[in-house]
Amino acid sequence: MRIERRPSRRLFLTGAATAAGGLVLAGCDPLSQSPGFRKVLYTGEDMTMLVQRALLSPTSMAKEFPASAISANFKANGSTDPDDPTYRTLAANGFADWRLEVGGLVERPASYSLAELRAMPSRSQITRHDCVEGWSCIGKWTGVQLASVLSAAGLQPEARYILFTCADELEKTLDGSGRYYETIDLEDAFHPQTILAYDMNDGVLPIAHGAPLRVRVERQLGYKMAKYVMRIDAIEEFASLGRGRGSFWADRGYDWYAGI
Ligand SMILES: Nc1nc2c(c(=O)[nH]1)N[C@H]1C(S)=C(S)[C@@H](COP(=O)(O)O)O[C@H]1N2
Ligand SMILES: [Mo]
Repeated sequence: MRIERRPSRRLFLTGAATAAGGLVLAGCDPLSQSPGFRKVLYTGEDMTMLVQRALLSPTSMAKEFPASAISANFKANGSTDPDDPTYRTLAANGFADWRLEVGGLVERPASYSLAELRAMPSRSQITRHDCVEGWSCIGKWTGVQLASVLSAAGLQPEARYILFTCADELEKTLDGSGRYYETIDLEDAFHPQTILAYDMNDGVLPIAHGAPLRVRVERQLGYKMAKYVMRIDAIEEFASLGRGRGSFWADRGYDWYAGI
């Protein structure tokens, strides 16, 4: 059975207007490189997505916790201190010159400084972050809803996914194919809990956790929550990106849809 991965556009056009306002696999390790392992992943993926999308309504919310539940030590994972020269220069200056670029299949490409993002309406949420490696931490995230940024830009009719391009190369390669990137569909992009976070636990987002801006996609696993976001593009397909599976980790065997 094939599952249509593209959610109906109609669903979103209605959802977007209002929004403007099982199997745990061992983590990010070489096991995922074996061809057999990948085959199992891909056949399981569509079924997982089918079951979860059937059980969860598009607007179902991830659980939010009281402040007392915030983890004393939130583990940092994957890249924790990008060595990309452009990123280093921006970090050295407290990200004063950093800008989020918004482009691709949008009507009005835009560029935002951190101050401009902070001036937009914000959302805070205390949620549990589940890493595919088997650990969880609870943290408080504050940022701007992705829906606000996308609504300001205006999606073109062909847009089906949102691409996050990050500053870090998690795998060092000569051709740059090890750069971290993620894609989410429009259902998650316009979900109220999908935010571009600039604060964590009431302080400025630390570099280890993705400064100056990281995504929170609360109904999915940790690897979907791209850190060090430099640009956001609306795209029609992701087969032409990276190795064609839609994200750094999907290219290396993990599910593209990582719902929990
Ligand atoms: N740019 C980028 N984003 C990333 C990663 C990364 O290595 N680079 N790691 C992912 C993984 S596997 C997890 S679990 C979370 C870790 O977020 P944390 O460091 O805030 O715990 O970020 C995700 N986003
Ligand atoms: Mo993770």
